[in-house]
Amino acid sequence: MTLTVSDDEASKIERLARDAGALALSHFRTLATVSVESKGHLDLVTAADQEVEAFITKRLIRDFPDDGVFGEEGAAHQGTSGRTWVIDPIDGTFNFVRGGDQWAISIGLYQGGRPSFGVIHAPVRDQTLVGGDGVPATLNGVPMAARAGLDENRAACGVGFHPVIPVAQRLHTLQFVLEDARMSFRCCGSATISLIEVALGQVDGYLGTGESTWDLMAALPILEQIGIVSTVDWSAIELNAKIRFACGTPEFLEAVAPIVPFGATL
Ligand code: 2AM
Ligand code: CA
Repeated sequence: MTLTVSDDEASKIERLARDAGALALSHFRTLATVSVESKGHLDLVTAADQEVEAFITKRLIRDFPDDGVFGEEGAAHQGTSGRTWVIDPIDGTFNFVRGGDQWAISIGLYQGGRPSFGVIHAPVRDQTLVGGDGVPATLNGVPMAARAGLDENRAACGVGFHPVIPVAQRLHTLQFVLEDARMSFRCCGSATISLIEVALGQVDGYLGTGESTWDLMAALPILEQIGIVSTVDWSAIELNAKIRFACGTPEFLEAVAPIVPFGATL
């Protein structure tokens, strides 16, 4: 088993995600005064996103000076170690702005051309997940159960669409889920929260269209530890890529392969 991060490094990142969560929560509690801008139709960014990313970036550069940092809100620090921390300071900003609880901080480690370790922290829901190569998956410090199988009587699929994804493409995906795969679906507006639902076995898998690498970098290595597989071909993905992918139990991936085969792109 390859050890990607030491125990000490793993707990440092977990502490960082929790501290970043406390900072985000302080803005969430005074939402009316938080400045909100638009990156595109229905695609929002707040002062909280920018402040939380700056906070995480500063601590990473202090604690891991040789590593790179890459973030949704523009963080781009070149490292020398071959390791890059990939950050989504708030995944689910739309929910954050609307006062919902479905948003999370995501800090993932990109190493050897693939996601290898991650911490995600959903402050309002009080859920912190940690895991990756050589680090068993935990939820709030408790080991997580392995996931497998697909019960057709209760099959459920998370779906996520970035706002730029054409309506026809969204409808095509939903039609496949409902008519061909004959599954129930859930759509919450945060890839990270949807992937927590996969980790907890609340859905069997997730279909994402238009995601960025920072949406997956932390969650996928955690999920891998509990038997969840994905279609992303990391050898063909750059850090700034937009992604279409599926992840879930092996049986779920088999069921959705007609619409998202391994290595599928947008
Ligand atoms: P973000 O909150 O970090 O921008 C789902 O495909 C992804 O699209 C989400 O994780 C979310 O990441 C992004 N997104 C941006 N605006 C959205 C919206 N209005 N509804 C759903 N997802 C949105
Ligand atoms: Ca974000």
